[in-house]
Amino acid sequence: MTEIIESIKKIAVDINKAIKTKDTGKIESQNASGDVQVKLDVISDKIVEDYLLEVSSVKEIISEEKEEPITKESGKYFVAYDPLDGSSLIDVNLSVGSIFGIYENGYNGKNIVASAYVVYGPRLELVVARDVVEFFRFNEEKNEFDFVKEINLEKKGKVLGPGGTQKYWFDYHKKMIDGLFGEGYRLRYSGGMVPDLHQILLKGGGLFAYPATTDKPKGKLRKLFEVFPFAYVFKKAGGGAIDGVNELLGLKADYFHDTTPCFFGSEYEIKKVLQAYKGKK
Ligand code: P6P
Repeated sequence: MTEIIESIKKIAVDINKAIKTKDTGKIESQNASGDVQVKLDVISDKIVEDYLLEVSSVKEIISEEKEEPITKESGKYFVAYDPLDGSSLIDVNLSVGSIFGIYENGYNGKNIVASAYVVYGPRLELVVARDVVEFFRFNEEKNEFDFVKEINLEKKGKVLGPGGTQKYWFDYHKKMIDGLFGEGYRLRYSGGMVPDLHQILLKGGGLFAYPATTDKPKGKLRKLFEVFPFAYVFKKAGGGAIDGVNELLGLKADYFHDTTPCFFGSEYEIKKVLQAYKGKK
C-alpha cells in the first residue's frame, strides 16, 4: 500500500506541472462516462497509468476516462481513479483534483481499503485515508510532501455544497437544502468535487450533496472513481456518507461507470438528509 501512496505523490507532482504548462483545450473525443475530454484529461490519465502499472502490488487499474480495466499477471490491489476530476474548470482557473480508490477483490463499496485525493489549487495538497485521514502539503523547497495534520470532522459544520441542477431537484430535497440555509449555512460550491469536499473536510464539517434529480435519477457522480473513495475519507474522518437512505460503502457497482446520488458531511447534516429522505427511495 505504501508503494501506491508514494506513486500517487509522484503522479501529483507531474500532473500539477502539466496543468501549469500544457494546453487546456478540448478534444473531439468523449470519455467512458460521456464527458467531453480536455487534452489534460488524456495527459493526466497517461501519467497515472504509467506510474501505477509500475507498482508491484497493483493487480489492476481502471480509469474514469476508459471503458475497461488494465489487468496485470500479479499484484493485490485494484485501483480505480479519476485522473483529473473537474477538468473543465481549468480554463477558468479554478482548482481541480485527482481521486484514487484502492480496492481488494473487486470494486464494490465494501472492497475499498484506502483512498486518496490530490488538490491542484494555489497549493498542491494530498489527502490519504487509511486507518486515519492524513493531510499533506507539497513543499517546493524540499520537493516533497510535508505531513500537516490528521483530519477529523466536528459533529456539525457551517458550509453547504448543493450540487445538481436546482430546477430538477425533488421537492423534499429542496426543502432540506432551504432549511439548512435557513439555519445560516454558507454556500460553498465550485463545481469541482475535489476542492468542494476538501473545503468541508478542512473547515471541520458541513454537507456536500449531489442528489438524485428528475433528469438524473441515479445522480451524476461515479461510484468507483469518485463516490466510494470520498465516502471512505468521510467515514474515516468521523463523518457520514449516504445515498439519502443507505451507507454509500454498502452499495455495489452494477457496471464500471455506475453512478449514485451521494451526500458527504458531518453527523448533524447527515441526520438532516436521512430525515428528509425517510421513505422516499
Ligand atoms: P454540476 C465535475 O464535472 C464533476 O464530475 C464533479 O467534480 C462535480 O462535483 C460535479 O461534476 C459538478 O456537476 O452538475 O454541478 O456541473
